[in-house]
Amino acid sequence: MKKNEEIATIFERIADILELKGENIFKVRAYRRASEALLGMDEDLSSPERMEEMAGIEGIGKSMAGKIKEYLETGSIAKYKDLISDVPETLLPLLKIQALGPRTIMAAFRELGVRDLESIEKAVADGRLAALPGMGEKKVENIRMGIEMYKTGKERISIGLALPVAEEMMLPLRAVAEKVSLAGSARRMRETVGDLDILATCSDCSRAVDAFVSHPLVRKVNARGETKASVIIGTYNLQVDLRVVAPESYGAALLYFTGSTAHNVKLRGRARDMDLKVNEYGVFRGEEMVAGKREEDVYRILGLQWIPPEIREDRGEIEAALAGKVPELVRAEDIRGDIHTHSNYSDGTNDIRTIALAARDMGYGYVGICDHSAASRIAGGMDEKKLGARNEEIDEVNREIRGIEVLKGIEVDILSDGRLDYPDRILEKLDFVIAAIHQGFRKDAAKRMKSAMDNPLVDIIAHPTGRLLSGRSGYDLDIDEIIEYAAGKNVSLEINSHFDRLDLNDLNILRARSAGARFLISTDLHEAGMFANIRYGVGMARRGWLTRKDVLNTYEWKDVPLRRRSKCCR
Ligand code: DGT
Ligand code: CA
Ligand code: CA
Repeated sequence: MKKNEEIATIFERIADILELKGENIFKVRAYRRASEALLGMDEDLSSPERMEEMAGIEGIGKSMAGKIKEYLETGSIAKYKDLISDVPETLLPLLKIQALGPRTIMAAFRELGVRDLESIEKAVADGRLAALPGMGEKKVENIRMGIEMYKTGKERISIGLALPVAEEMMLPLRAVAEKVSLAGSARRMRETVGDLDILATCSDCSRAVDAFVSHPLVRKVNARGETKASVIIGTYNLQVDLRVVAPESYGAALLYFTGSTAHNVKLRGRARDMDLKVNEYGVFRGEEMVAGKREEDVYRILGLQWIPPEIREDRGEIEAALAGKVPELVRAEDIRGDIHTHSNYSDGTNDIRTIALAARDMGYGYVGICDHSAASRIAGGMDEKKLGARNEEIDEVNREIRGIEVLKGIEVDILSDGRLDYPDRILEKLDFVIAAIHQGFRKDAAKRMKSAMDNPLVDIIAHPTGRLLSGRSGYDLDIDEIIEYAAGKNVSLEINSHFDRLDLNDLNILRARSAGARFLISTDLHEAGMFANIRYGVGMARRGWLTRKDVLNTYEWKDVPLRRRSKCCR
């Protein structure tokens, strides 16, 4: 987690506790505002020296800046430690439940020993809450409904967070089941998932279910049968569903539980037209089962090519499969290099050598170091002198290390007037230029982005919408207008793999693809260990029906169709 997010979380908790304690509402708001300001900042607060600039940021005053500094220097905030010592942390999420105010929560805590969601549910169910002074049946009924809504309205989480957890949940199953697979939206690589779905074959089904529900991450078992189970795990409070099926039904079940529902409905319609019936057990002609063991078999009997999970959204894939025209989607193995990475010359953790070696371990032929320009001060943006030193170090690393080419790039800020943060004379000397807006999201964003693209030295636009899955809505612009402009100028658009960005996302990629745009898939990593995150960007690209040739970094570096190398559109 970025420091900003860590501190924002603590501020949010301080606000919650102050609210529980009935403290001055202005004090509560000050913490919430500071928390939002931190989350709205694009740059990582990596060191205490940058603190001087903090107090000037809207929403963060002197006292909040002091607490941020304290956290950066000591790793904790004394005020928080103090507060949390007499209110359990597990009580704080209860504030999000409708009809359950801070006063009731504190009364339930002090009088009934309520400490978390589970114990408040119990106190509601057995009438203890209703017996508290000032409560009554009606009020408690509202609270009960509020709890239900809170439980079902759980937020969706990024595929970038969910997938590693899914893999962890599948581990013990692999020891007892012949085949284990992810299903549902996570297999389709949707940008967010509501819950995780896992499918396994079984000969001894109860063993598989046992292995699943006794996974160390499981916090609560919601349902458990002979061939299925549903649990809540401690990580992100995620629900994970397991289904176990006989091997001869595995393909049909995988197809069914992968979805999407819209895709399934359309398939079943097609089956009906052919006098077949498709369900999670197989494909049937009358009583006879004619397919089911493998997904391919199910599609084949319906006269269709196999369809990759990422495009099973009823967006034309069934028609394409019928015509034998399912595109060969770009694969993670096709990626030849990653050119949006941050070293310790700006806000990354590692030196250039370490990044180069990690890229080589990925099997890449090249890696681009793409630090921030000077205007991103909080992200340690480089002045000209520092950029020069960095470029020299890249030359040095290239002389030393074989088997990987290190490239000189920049993530140059698009300033508030649309100019770039460096003059052409500097940009010309680099191998590639990625431009991005990091400040002033609401100020002429479209105009500024277009004016940046008017400079022929700009090859790529980073995270083109600026949205964050955690809540920030992004730049104030019409993305279609930017897509058109980029396609016309041969500027590529980034598919940023960071779990909170996934920007562009699948729908935007589909539109950009129709407009004839080209794409860069990158990690935007700040730690050398993060190269493998490229899979989330690849997932987005596949959901956007992209093939290898649409993606810049599937080419060897010398062949990458960079804008500055193209003859047209300058
Ligand atoms: P999510 O969890 O909201 O991110 O989305 P999914 O797609 O994973 O949905 P989920 O977990 O409710 O169900 C997993 C798959 O099971 C879903 O993609 C398709 C299949 N499925 C679930 N309910 C139905 C249904 O009522 N009809 C059909 N045809 N398929 C269903
Ligand atoms: Ca699901
Ligand atoms: Ca599910």
